[in-house]
Order: sequence, then structure tokens, then C-alpha cells
Amino acid sequence: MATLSPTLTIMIRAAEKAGRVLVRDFGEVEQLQVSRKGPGDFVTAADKRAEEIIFEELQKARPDYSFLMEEGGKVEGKDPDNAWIIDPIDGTHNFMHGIPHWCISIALESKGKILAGVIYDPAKDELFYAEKGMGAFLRGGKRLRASGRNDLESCVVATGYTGKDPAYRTAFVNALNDIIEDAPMIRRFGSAALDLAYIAAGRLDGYYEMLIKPWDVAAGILLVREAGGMVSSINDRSDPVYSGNIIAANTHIHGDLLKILQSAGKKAA
Ligand code: 2AM
Ligand code: CA
Repeated sequence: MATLSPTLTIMIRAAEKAGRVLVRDFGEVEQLQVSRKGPGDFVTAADKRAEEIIFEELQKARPDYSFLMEEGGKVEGKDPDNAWIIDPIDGTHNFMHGIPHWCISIALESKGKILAGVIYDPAKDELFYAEKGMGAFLRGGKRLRASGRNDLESCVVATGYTGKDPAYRTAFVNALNDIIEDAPMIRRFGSAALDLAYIAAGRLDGYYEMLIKPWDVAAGILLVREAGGMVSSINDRSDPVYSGNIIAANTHIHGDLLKILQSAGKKAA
């Protein structure tokens, strides 16, 4: 993509502005590890501040658009057909522990379709972006493509786990048990948005997670699809942005992973 569209330009500007502040905060967090209370409250404040920066930037550029944000929830604008979906820090626990693997995720949803997505990893200064029908790219213009690996044994597959519900814990462990039988190289990085960006970049071959929110995945889903990968829900054909569960992979292994996860789900039922 030679020149960025106005929409992407706005989104990237907002992500980079918040990213500059978050990088400074992240430096502080490293200092706070030794304090007994830890950096929890500080990170909550940083998270909210970053979301406000993104909100203000986007609202300035598109005053009528609506918002769906991890911290602020839904903000209905005059234009309900267009909504920004925002996660100011995806990978909050990494951020809190001084682990440089977290990102800002911003998507534009228009009449139920994700039209643009930006995922910015400020600690590594990597910015991934995509626009519907235009492909997925790394900042600087490098085109992203999902990997071509097709045997699960040589694939790197990421997953995520959150929550304390014992039933969900059992479901997660059972699914993982079945996955590692065929795909032993599993990873758990702690940022759903970056997992998806890495599939788009061909670094990861697959990713699945069972409890997930729209702001974790909206931008990443577009990135994966625009890079030639596949994304679906695990259980049915519902839209993975909103279904709360997701499987994303290159086209060769998406079906294999889906089969394993669906049969693990049936065994549990
Ligand atoms: P967060 O860092 O913004 O909280 C890790 O597996 C992924 O799950 C991260 O993207 C993380 O986003 C997300 N996550 C953490 N807690 C969650 C919850 N209670 N519900 C849904 N997603 C969650
Ligand atoms: Ca998140």
C-alpha cells in the first residue's frame, strides 16, 4: 500500500500518540515491581489514560462515530453504523509484570463489518495494519502473509487462558491435551491481539482461545483475513468478533485445529 487511507492515518496517529505515553509508563512499571503493592493501580490509571487519548484523537477526527472500549464500554455517537473498537492495552498482565509483550488494538466496524484494524506494539515499535480488501501490512509497507506450514507437528500454535471458573478450566485443559497430541509446539503469550497479528505475519501458524472479548480480537481478525489466513468461532458459524471464542490459523491447518477443538468440546459435553 503506497499511501495510507485517511481512516488508517487517523487510527495510526491515535495508536502512536497513546503508545508514546504507554512506553513511558511501562518504564515506570519496571521500577514498581519491587514495591509490595506492585504496579496494579498505576497500570489501571495508565490503561484509562491511554484509552482517553485514543478516544479523544478518534472523536476529533470523526465526531459522530460510536465507540466500544474495554475500559469505557459503549459510547453511542450520532452515527451508530460506524464504531471504533478499542483495547488500550491488550496484554495488561504482561505490561504489569514488565514483560514487553502488549499492544494497542483499534478497529473500525461499519454496519457490522470490520473495515480497518491497527495493532501497535510500542515496546518493540512494530505496527500492524489492515484495511478490508487492501491487504495487511507492517509499518513501512511490508506486506503480511499467513504461513504455509501444513503439518501440525511443525506448527507453532498459541492459546490463551483467563478466568477462574472450574468448568472452564477443565474445558481448557482437555482441549489443550488434545491439541498438543498433534501440535506440541504451543505458546501462551498473553495478548490475543498480538497472537492474531503474528498469524498475519506468518510467525505463528494458529491461535485459539475460548473466552475473549470483541476489543481483544476485532482488529486482529481483519489482519489475519487480509493476510490470507482463516478465522472462525470454535463452536458454530457465529461471528468470531462477538462469539467469545475464536480460532485463527493459516488456511492449511485451520480445519485440523477446528476438528480437534470441536471434538474436545463434544467429549466434555
Ligand atoms: P487484556 O490484556 O486486555 O486483559 C490473554 O489470554 C488475552 O485474554 C488477552 O488478550 C487479555 O486481554 C484477554 N483477557 C484477559 N482477561 C479477560 C477476560 N476476563 N475476558 C476476556 N478476555 C480477557
Ligand atoms: Ca484485551
